[in-house]
Amino acid sequence: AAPTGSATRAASEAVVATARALLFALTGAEPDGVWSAPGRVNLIGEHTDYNDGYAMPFAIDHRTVAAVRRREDGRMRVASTFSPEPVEIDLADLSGAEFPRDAMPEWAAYPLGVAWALGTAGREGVDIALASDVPVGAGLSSSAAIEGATASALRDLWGLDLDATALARIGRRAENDAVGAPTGIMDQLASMLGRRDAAIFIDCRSLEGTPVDLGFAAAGLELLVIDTRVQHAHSTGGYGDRRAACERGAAALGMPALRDLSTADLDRARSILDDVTFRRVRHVVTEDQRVLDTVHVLRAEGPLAIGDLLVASHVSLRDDFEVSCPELDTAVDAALAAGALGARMTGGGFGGSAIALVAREKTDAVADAVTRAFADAGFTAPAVFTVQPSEGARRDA
Ligand code: GAF
Repeated sequence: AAPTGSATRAASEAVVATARALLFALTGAEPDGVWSAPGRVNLIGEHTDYNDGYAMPFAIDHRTVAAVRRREDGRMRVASTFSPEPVEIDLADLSGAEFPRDAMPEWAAYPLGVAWALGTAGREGVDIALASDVPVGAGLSSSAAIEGATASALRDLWGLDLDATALARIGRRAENDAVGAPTGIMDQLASMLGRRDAAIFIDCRSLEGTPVDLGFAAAGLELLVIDTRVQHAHSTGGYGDRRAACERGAAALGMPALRDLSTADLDRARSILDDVTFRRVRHVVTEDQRVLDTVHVLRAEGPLAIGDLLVASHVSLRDDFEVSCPELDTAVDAALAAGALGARMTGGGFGGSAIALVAREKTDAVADAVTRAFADAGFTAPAVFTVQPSEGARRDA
């Protein structure tokens, strides 16, 4: 278990320094500005966003930093700590209806996809250097962090009148149509709208985001992330299948989206749908209700009382939505057995991370118990660390 408080802030200063140094190596000059955006943990509300439902993520104290400098030749160059080779393109080549995905490595499609989604006709060229301490492939939305930092920088440099929600939509468009991952908008909204010590209650239909105080520290709690080291990718396989099943279920029930069903509709759903589609639907409908319940419980009783909702979310994702995996289940079971108040997988699943809500004095014991359980099961050792609910995208310099 580690970094908290001041140690964490120092780490993000190190990321800023890395991005600046990378830009200097690329251009021989200092940036015109520095922007950053965080990764996220989803507290609850999983696989609900693309069903127009509710989610409740928070931004974390791991960020992607974009150091940016204008250039006068209408070209855009991106460099990053993800890859040794910068990628350069004429902005005119990003002005078509189709994003030229095949012309670049996958990581570059995130920042260049944002430029494409913003529209590049007549824009000034830029050099962007990206550095990050958001773990990649850990289910903590390193991609939304890249999108948020890039979109914020280009909005300011190009003088665009777009608010945080509009930039989140741009990020989603980059992810869906440039990278080719059929994700919802939760991650981008979390990264744009994050607040210190709060989660963002998101209505994924209206895209309205309302901060809800978490009060973890005041209640003596810490939020542990357990990165299983099982890499996931939403551009392949299971994620798209789940999304399609939800759309099939909503259509069979004559609804625009699963958001329009309540738990009272589940008997009817069971009588119409095949077993698998029914269970996918039941997950989403009950998960929406768990988000609403979590908001209510947080406001009425505080964070000590939300543990059972987190566990119920995990069980539903494991048994009905079937997006967990042995490593995530082991993380959750071991954390709960060692005294966590609640635990669940977070993010899309098929690997990535679990979270555990833990009384501060038990943090080390829970982290140790999870690490031991992974060793006993013969899994790769997990990375276990605490995160703080943090501010969303911002200009740093
Ligand atoms: C991934 C997606 F990117 C989100 O949009 C969301 O659907 C999530 O999986 C599941 O809740 O993080």
